[in-house]
Amino acid sequence: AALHTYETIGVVGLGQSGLSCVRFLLQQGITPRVFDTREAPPQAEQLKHLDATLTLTTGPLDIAELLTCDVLIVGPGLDLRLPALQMAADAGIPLVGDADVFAQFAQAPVLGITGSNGKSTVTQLTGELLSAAGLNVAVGGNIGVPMLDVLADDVDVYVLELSSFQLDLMHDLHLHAATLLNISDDHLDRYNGADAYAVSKHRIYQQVDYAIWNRDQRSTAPLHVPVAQQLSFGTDAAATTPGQFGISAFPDPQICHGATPIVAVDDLPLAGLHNVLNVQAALALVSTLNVALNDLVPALKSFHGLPHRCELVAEQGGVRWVNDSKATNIGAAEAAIYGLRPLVEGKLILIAGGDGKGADFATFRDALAQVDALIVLGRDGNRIAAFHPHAQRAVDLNEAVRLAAAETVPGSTVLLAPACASLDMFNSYQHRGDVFKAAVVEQLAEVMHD
Ligand code: UMA
Ligand code: ADP
Repeated sequence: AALHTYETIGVVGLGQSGLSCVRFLLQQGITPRVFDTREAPPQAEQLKHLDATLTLTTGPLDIAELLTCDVLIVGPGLDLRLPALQMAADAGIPLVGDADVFAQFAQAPVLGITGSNGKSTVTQLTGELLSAAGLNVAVGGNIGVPMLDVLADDVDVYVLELSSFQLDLMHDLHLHAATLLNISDDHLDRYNGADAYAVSKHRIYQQVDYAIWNRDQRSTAPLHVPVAQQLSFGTDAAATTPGQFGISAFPDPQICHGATPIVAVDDLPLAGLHNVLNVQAALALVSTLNVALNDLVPALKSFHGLPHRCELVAEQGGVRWVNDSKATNIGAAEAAIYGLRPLVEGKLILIAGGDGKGADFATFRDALAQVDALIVLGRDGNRIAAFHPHAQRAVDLNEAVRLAAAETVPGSTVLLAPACASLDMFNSYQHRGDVFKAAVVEQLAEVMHD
């Protein structure tokens, strides 16, 4: 229902999204009640600056207080299985996310991107391709900018990265095109099993004009979208049906739209087969807006990817140091290991570990077999070490870098791909990546001195 029809609106969770919701509601002349389960949420100070009269209730959620609201706008970081939220839902109070608020105000078409891995890369690339085509694009969502912060009247198209947590709370947002890039185990601490997580991901297809899925992983195919509204991509040849994406045969594979070649895989700065899929997904999204794809080749050739995703930090003495701090689950770390392994002539040395979010690391065993030396850290480091014959344990990332350096021979690559969240030791995956980069710089400077 429209925001103004509710008498009392509650915002639960004062993170980035919560704060952006409060700011947006105030602009609409609505003063919400704000809740956060933490005793001292980090954004409390900023909230005061927005409006000193706002009430912020902190600490464990109290059902009686929640029942004073007619709708709850819930942050993606809150577990919907919390008893107080369940009771509120049972009492008939709608639990919604920022996407449903966004849906009421967005005037331009919206493209949505989800998947266990590759979301930010595809979101950013799609934005850059649409800009190159001359459109005024707004990019937001899980990529790091709350979607309500990018709402504007002069936007031609929105590109939103949507996490499973945001999809769980999304009921009303119509997407012009949506893609589910891939599904691998993640966030099992927040879902009752892998199936529940996959169901969440499929919510992206609930209201779409075009559904874009991955032929390499049939579980990404929509279940209720008519075939005429489906596009797909994959590492096989593009299906003969017009509009599908694929790659032509080796030795000089091209990314193709139907039978038409668009760009040679070797001309893409992004390494790894997973990025060939990411590029196709972005092209498929853009194609639904009738943009001429062949004009986008320069933009494709200049896209070097985002920081913390298989980012080359340094190359010295024939050793490459790669920061893939964004590999926060096993699937992402596997993509990095399999993507880099063919390029490494010396040893592949992996630094992994952190908060495993309930994952079963037995499934990481085959990828770990590709790794010559393993250094683990963090809360679940030992659970990874159990699947490698030569694992060493470090107390922190600085020590991990020193241990890795001692393992190198010319031609080696040291890869930080933790397969875990960072929050047991760092503020964020960016923080972890920055600490790694600084440690590498320090390590290499010491070597220069010796
Ligand atoms: N928290 C509490 N109590 C509360 C509210 C939050 O303990 O009452 C904790 C959460 O458990 C979480 C943290 O605070 O650890 C942040 O939660 P939040 O809901 O306030 O999150 P935001 O700051 O609004 O950030 C969210 C996304 N974060 C999550 O979903 C955890 C950001 O994605 C996103 O960029 C932002 O909205 C804007 O849309 C980050 C992320 O880690 C990058 N996403 C996960 C991922 O990619 O794996 C899903
Ligand atoms: P997300 O936003 O979904 O976390 P990113 O684009 O930030 O995804 O990439 C995170 C990591 O996931 C990358 O560093 C890479 O190791 C891995 N990755 C990227 N794209 C894919 C893909 N299509 N399939 C599997 N792994 C991928």
